Amino acid sequence: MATTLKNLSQYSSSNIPDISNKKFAIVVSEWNEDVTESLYRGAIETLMKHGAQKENIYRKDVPGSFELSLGAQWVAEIEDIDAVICLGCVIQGETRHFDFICDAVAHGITNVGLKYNKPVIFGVLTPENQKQALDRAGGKHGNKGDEAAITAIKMLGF
Ligand code: DLZ
Repeated sequence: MATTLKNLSQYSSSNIPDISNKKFAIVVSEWNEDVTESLYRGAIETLMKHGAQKENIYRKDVPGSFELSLGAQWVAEIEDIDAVICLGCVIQGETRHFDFICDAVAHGITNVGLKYNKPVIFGVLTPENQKQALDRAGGKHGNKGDEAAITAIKMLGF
């Protein structure tokens, strides 16, 4: 991915690039499926609202958020893919499982982006309970899937 440098007169943080020919891969965790499906719907609606073509949006499912990193790597290594969006929901439990999964997926996703030099977006909710998750998956706090899509679009214009 070639980096375009802008000088100050061209710069606006609200610039939305033309994404009509861009290809997106969305990696979706099956754990807490009702939440991740809402995140997914939010992400595709936002991509299409900003000009992405339906046929340029691909989906890859993985069993849980821990597997998002490898799923992201599988799609990021496809040359045609311009940006990857990872969607998951890890709900805090009583054990340290939560910390291990969140840590692993945050580092894993970061590394995939750096390895393939492409935007790989962290759209993973880490709520205390399912209500907090649903509030952020199309509920009263918006939809983190929309935000993840906007971040991917913005990164393609930077
Ligand atoms: C095992 C597990 C647990 C307890 N909780 C969640 C969760 O809240 N969200 C999620 O996405 N995945 C969870 N998983 C599954 C792990 O992500 C992973 O799939 C398994 O540990 C197998 O590697």
